[in-house]
Amino acid sequence: MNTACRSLLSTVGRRALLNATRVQHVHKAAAASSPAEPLVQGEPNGPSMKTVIPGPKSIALREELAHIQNSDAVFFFADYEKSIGNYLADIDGNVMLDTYMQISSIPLGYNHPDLMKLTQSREYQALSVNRPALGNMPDRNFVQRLHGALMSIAPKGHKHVQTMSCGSCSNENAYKVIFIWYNQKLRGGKPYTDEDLQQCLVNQGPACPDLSLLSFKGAFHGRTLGCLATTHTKHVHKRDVPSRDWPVASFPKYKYPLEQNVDYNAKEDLRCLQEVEELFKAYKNKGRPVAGVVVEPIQAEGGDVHGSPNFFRELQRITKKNGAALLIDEVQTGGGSTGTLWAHEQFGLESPPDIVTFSKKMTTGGYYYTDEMHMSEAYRIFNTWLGDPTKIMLLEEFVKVMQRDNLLDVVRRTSSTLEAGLGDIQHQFPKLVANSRGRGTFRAFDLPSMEARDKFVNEMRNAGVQIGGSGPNSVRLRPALIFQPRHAELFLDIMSQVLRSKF
Ligand code: PSZ
Repeated sequence: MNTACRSLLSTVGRRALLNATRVQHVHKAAAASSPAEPLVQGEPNGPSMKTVIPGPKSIALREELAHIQNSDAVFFFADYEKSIGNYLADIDGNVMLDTYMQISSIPLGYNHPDLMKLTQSREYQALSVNRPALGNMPDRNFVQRLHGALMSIAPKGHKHVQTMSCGSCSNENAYKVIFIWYNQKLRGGKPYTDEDLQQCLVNQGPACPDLSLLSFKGAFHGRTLGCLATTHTKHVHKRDVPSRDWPVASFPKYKYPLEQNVDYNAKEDLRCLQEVEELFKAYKNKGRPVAGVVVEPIQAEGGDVHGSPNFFRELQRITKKNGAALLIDEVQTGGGSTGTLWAHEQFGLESPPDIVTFSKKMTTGGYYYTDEMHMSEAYRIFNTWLGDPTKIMLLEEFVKVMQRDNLLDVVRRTSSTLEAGLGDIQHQFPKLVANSRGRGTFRAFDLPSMEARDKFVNEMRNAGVQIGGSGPNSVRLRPALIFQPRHAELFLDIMSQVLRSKF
């Protein structure tokens, strides 16, 4: 074991090194609220590191994988059988506190006992082995399961849902729903001629209308071709792939702390909203009208960039005024980590967004949609599996556990610990950490540069904390909903130690 890792193993030793004020502060917040026990039994008390990351076994396996496919993005190989709760094990015997949870998915942590039990049922096994084509032959419990899982937690005002397999697949199909809805509205019920229908088979004519979707700079909505035209985070996603001339507006970039920059930030909202209005006009004049607006409640891959509730309310108003649909992409924000099941519920929108897409923590992909977006014809939106009923079963169980264990309350309490603790760390390390921000445990902060951020993420991993980077220089936390104040304290302790000893 390397000495740097060994020195980080003792929580007691670590705490002794900490600034007393911060420790008192964090402990006070946590003592008032945190249950003494972890929510998932069998979790270790902290990380235990045997090697630097990646360890020798991971390096060897990564080289083997490289003969089959590109493995440059592989950090290490995990041992999912040994992982538990908030702790992820790797094949070199390291156990890390996971604040990132498979890119913001895995709502109940690893090997949650209630989910493991569910997989033993005959129903789960039959649906897993005999994966149904849900659009043609759903199983006998499918309708009941949709009620128990997806409809029971639908965003306010939504009573329709379509399942899909992943986030990109959900957005891609939701985009199609918007185009179909918009174009049918434009045509006012006028039927296509036989010639139109023949032409559309080769991508021509009025049945292939020239429409667009408006998205925002810094947005991420997936990497498939349609989604990619609305994704604007990194050129590595986009270079060499043909795309579309669709409008891209600025997303607000606020100054923090928010309370000290109210005027500046309000002007920022206005600037971006004016751009949206102008783009609606410009694309209409170009003959490529905007059928819909797609937006994340918090730009996640883009670096945790937040828009104000007022920005979203005004955006909805402009979208409606222009006869377009509003799609809120909750792939990363949905499922509870922002403190509410759906982040957009915190914006006080005048009416439900037309479409809300989800995946990640929701276990299954899919989208909720309003009455207006309903398809009146079979096979307009379709594919082989249309999702996976075993994932809906897991979601149903997740919903039960979330309610039983008051997990949204846990998120809110952990959020207070994190907010206070990161605020203190910002004070202690003003040259290193800035712009702490977030809703719930969906939090981020900035380091001075991409190099410093990458070093921080690596050092944290070697110190036993799995954490994510995003945007040019941000670090993001995306823990499971079972990440309690006790885990937050441990994270804050390790972070302080890493900043002190490695920078
Ligand atoms: O690099 C990548 O492909 C990544 S890393 C994280 C994501 C993708 N997030 C996926 C994502 C998202 O955050 C939002 C807001 N919308 C859509 C997607 C696409 O979801 P998947 O990856 O399931 O296709």
